[in-house]
Amino acid sequence: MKLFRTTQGAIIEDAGHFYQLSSPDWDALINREDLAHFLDGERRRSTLLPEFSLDQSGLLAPIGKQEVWAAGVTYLRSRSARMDESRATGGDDFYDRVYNSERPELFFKATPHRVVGHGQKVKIRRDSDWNVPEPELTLLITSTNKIVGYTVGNDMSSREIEGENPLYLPQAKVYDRSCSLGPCILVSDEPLPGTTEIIMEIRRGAQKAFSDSTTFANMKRDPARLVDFLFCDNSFPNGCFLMTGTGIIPPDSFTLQPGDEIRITIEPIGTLVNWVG
Ligand code: DO4
Ligand code: MG
Repeated sequence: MKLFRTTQGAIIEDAGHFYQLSSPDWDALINREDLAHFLDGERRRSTLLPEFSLDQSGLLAPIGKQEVWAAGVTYLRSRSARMDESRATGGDDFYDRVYNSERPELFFKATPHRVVGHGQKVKIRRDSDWNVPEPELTLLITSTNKIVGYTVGNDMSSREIEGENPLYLPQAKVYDRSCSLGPCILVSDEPLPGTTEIIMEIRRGAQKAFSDSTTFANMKRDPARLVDFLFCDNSFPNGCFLMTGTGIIPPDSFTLQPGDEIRITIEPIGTLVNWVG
């Protein structure tokens, strides 16, 4: 079942039908441990929307008061790209070590006001000439440490700043509109299978500037273990989102330009579309 946040409130999509939820408090709703079960009951009680267009619904990013965190270097492709970009400055060894360590790389990514949703503009930093999107399967976790849903995430990153010195990571990663989440939350108590495909396409005008795909099976870490590390002596009163790292990085010659369209698809969640602006 999919859960959308819109200017008209929360909407459930089930088997192609849309239902309006009465629940007015988004933060209380998505922090429910029994979210899947609760929505199942709500769907039966809610009114079917006879006509509903997501494009005209005032779709919002599916975030309220939650923090967004991110895991890094969880795919081999991320390890090798970071090693390449930081070799000249001597930072490459850190990425190799974190890829092989028991403790994962976890970093703070965004407060809600830095997050945009489907159809909105993401930003590239004005002090960086080498910028990429990172398509990441993103977990929704309750305050009680339970994964209750999944969304599509874009961890916008400056490779120039990150490559200059690993200590610059927060500046490479955290800035206004540096994170996109959406278009909805796939609510499920079941882990997503390893065959889940993550596809990214970048369009520049009428041309395809880049495309690639990977599967969740290529991720080295167990999502539940990432959550255990994140919640170690760390509380999230409204729950949180955790991006699970990128397995797709464009070639070093590629950098985003204003106007580029970034399309990230993870079925069965959907496609998250953003423009650079
Ligand atoms: O350590 C740098 C960032 C890693 C990251 O964002 C990723 O692997 O997705
Ligand atoms: Mg990332």
